[in-house]
Amino acid sequence: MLTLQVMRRFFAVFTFLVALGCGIGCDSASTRPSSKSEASGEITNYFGVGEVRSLGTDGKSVVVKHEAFTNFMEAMTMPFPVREPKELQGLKPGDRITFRLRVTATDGWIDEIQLAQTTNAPTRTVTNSNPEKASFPTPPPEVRQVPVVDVLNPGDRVPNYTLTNQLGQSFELDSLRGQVVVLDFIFTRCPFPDFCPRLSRNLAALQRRLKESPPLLTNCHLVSLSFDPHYDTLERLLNYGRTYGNDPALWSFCQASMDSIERLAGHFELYFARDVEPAQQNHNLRTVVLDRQGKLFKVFKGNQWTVEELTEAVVAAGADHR
Ligand SMILES: [Cu+2]
Repeated sequence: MLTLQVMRRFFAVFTFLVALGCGIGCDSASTRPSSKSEASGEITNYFGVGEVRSLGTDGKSVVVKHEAFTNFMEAMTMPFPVREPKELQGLKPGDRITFRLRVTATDGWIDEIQLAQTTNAPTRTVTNSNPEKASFPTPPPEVRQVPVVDVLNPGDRVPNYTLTNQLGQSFELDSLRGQVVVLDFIFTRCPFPDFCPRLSRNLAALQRRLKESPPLLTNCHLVSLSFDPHYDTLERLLNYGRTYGNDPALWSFCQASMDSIERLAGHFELYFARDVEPAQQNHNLRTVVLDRQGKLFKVFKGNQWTVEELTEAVVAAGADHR
């Protein structure tokens, strides 16, 4: 519910951006890594309105149930990073805020957070006190829940699934036994640089490290599984992989049946909306390391982990000769 004042401000900002020669959502190039905009540090700004749902325990992120960003993102609940922790001072769940979303080719964050004019509408309170759950958006009703599968813990064997790589070759996850497997879940149309594109950049960095370290190289395989299989054709996966400099011998961009994707994702509590336009996609992030016996070694949640940490996990999982 926008108050009149907020509406006026929205249009004032809109007019301002148009005056700058940049309509809201003008930079569609920001949805893909672009060396040009990275080099020039181009920032696209979006004006946001929403409700604080929870504050990150790290003091550097806030989960906001936000209204739509025209031509960029549908209304959804998601975590946003902030660069200055003081931006979040005094905020509490239920607060209505306005903010600026800043997006570059490789990054996204919010600033200029201000309390919005309060309306008479009752505010919802966040009752979820589980810190892990609170740091990720609650699935909206339109999200199809994944089939009921066992959530796996480190040491659990990961069931076998059939995947097809970007070259059209189908293979069993079990066929990668003997190698450490790094598995993440992405969709090529992901509009937010901090989500799928960040994971892909991190895996690209891992791939570079593997190539510098031959013993690791022969014992590790990277798998990026699309959860948008009807859009992410083999050709699109191939092209997406090339954007990140992937070597198909080391890093597979995969399709699978929707049932397999949902089950495999469910083992690690990854959720996503099925067959939706990118702006409606609301997903969380999981990057998973399997040891050489096909057992779960480690799950990296969210996007705050580093390539160092991932590399360490790969080395540790590969050193394990149980
Ligand atoms: Cu994404």
